[in-house]
Amino acid sequence: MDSGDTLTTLKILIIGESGVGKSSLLLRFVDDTFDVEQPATIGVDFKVKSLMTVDGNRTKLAIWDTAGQERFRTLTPGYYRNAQGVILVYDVTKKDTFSRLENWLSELTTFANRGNLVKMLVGNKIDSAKREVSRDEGLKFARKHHMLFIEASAKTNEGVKTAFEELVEKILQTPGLWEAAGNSGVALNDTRSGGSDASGGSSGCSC
Ligand SMILES: Nc1nc2c(ncn2[C@@H]2O[C@H](COP(=O)(O)OP(=O)(O)OP(=O)(O)O)[C@@H](O)[C@H]2O)c(=O)[nH]1
Ligand SMILES: [Mg+2]
Repeated sequence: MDSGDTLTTLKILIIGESGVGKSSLLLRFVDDTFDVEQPATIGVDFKVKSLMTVDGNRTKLAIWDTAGQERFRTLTPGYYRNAQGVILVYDVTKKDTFSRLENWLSELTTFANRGNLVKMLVGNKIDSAKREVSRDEGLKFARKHHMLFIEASAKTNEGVKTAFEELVEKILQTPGLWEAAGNSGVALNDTRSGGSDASGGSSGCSC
């Protein structure tokens, strides 16, 4: 394959409590911007970004950002369908956003249709002095739930690119979670009901 060919399109979700900085992380990663008055997300936002993987292939990321506020959340099952990766965010300056992580994980278990999707835990806002959750607590939670882990700041850009890159590398290393070029991967408005990973022709499925 020529270097720079798009290998696949991956669907990545960002979830977590309202105000933890999900949209800010997305905007920092995709547009390299930060807004101190970032408005709360209503419904679902969506952005696409191309990423060069370590082996020189191009991967297109379809990144979905949902509202943390219950009253602004819509179409939850469709949001989770066919996701290959999820970024679960908490705010290191607000303990309650960390305590609510279990609820987000159980929502994920209920709605995600790929059991082997890759999870990245992000402790955001480490630029702030008033920390309530230590790095160790974050790390422990991530280990317990088999997640990747990083602390980050959408404000200063620390850890942001690494969070997305490590998630993508892990997805690409997971057999059956994505398919190589020749198809376009997950369509951006994918409404298929079944996962493509477990269907015939795909190798590596252990189900
Ligand atoms: N200091 C600091 N503030 C941040 C950081 N990331 C986000 N914020 C601020 O936190 C507030 C909430 O950020 P959002 O990105 O809107 O949070 P969200 O998780 O998308 O919230 P919902 O859309 O309501 O779910 C905004 O005022 C941001 O400017 C960060 O890394 N450091
Ligand atoms: Mg938002």
